[in-house]
Amino acid sequence: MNYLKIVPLILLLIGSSTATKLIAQEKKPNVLFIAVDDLNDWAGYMGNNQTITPHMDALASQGTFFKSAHCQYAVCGPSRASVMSGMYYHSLGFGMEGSIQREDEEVVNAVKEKGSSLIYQYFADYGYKTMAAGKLLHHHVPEETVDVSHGRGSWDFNLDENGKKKRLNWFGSKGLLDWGPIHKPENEMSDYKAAEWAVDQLSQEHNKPFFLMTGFMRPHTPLYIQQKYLDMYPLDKIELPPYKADDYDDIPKAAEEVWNSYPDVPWAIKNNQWRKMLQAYMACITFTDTQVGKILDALEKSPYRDNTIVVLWSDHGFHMGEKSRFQKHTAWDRSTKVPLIIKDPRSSSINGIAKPVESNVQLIDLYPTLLELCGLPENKQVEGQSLVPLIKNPSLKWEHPAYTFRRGKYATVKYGSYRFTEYFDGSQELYNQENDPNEWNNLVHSSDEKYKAIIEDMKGLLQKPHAVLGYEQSK
Ligand SMILES: [Ca+2]
Ligand SMILES: [Ca+2]
Repeated sequence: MNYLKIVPLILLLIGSSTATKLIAQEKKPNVLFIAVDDLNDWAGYMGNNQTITPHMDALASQGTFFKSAHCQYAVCGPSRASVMSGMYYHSLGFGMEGSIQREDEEVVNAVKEKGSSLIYQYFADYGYKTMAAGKLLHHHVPEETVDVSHGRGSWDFNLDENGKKKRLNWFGSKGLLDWGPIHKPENEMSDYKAAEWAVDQLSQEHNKPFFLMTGFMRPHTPLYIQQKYLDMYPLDKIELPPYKADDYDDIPKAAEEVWNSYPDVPWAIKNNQWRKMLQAYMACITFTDTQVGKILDALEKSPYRDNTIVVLWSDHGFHMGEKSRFQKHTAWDRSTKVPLIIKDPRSSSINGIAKPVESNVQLIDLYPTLLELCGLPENKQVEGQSLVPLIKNPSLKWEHPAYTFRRGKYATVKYGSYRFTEYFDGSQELYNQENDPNEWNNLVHSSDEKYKAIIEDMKGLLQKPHAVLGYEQSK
């Protein structure tokens, strides 16, 4: 029988719009993969009532958003290596020597040596076209590993008349931290150009399903942004985040010393800078949200709107004065918690109504989740769990712990409402976020016997197969 002749007849019989849908269903969905650098959980949809993020809020309302998603390493490079490989950083086989911020090629090769490949390479193996702009791994991705690359772009600085970086408010360290207006047009910002490039890709015809990645660099420091975004946050209206002056009285010295070369809250208060720092951070978030919005609008207007899964994630959280820090790196929720949104436009067949997921999930879960949503075969090397059951049923009981590790510093685990951390010297912290969301009351010092059992259980989680090497390397 000649099937080729029958197909047009069937299409005629069932009508053209249904026929298009049938064909579309057979096609693999595209993936729009958006990474935002150093974005904590301050978006409006996460419950923050100050930060202006209409586009991320809209995306969250159309998909599933995770209220307790955690990074596996609270600094850019290792967290990104982990997300893109679907493996814990300690599982990638790097020795203990040298910097933790590996070159992109080293990550690609390490994953290859483990018999696996980064998420976009896996999709490429199954017929996807891969496209990349901006910060994805610690730098970008090696250009030869994607079909089309826009490159990374650069941090946008203020420059003096000699072309040297000009600092405005913070002179205390060599890091990138500083804040205030940038004297550069918005369309010259790296993130603006990355968004425009992604918009352009979405306006083109692709003969294969695509995996389009865009990595935004704001709100990573330096927190320089156009005045118009700063003006959206009048200083006198800015609410300060929770802060407890004697919070450190019950924490180990090792916790204080994880990484503390940036200013603390007493400095910010004394120098009248706290609100200005908050203003700059939130303004950078709104700038990035605007870039995200351009891509989402382009997708909406494109032929790909009904067949493109959108994910938005950040590599780790960020303290903006909570626990007296302006940084990431720490073992506390402010550093580990990230925004994570997954929108599947075919969701009427999956869940129907967008709901938040309250369970603890890990960023390494993204890799197996996308494979399942796109109908690609399972990758056996991946260490996360597919979140599809939670997307289908956001209130499903989810018993998996969320881990974050840091070599030579700490291993921490979130399970239920508890966070337990053990530092390199054996000192510990235990918080119950159900009644202590700010992690102020270290229960390790409680005389209540029940916490001793919880500490033993939590320590047991750090010794589970995928976690134990990270636990050992934290010493
Ligand atoms: Ca980062
Ligand atoms: Ca405390």
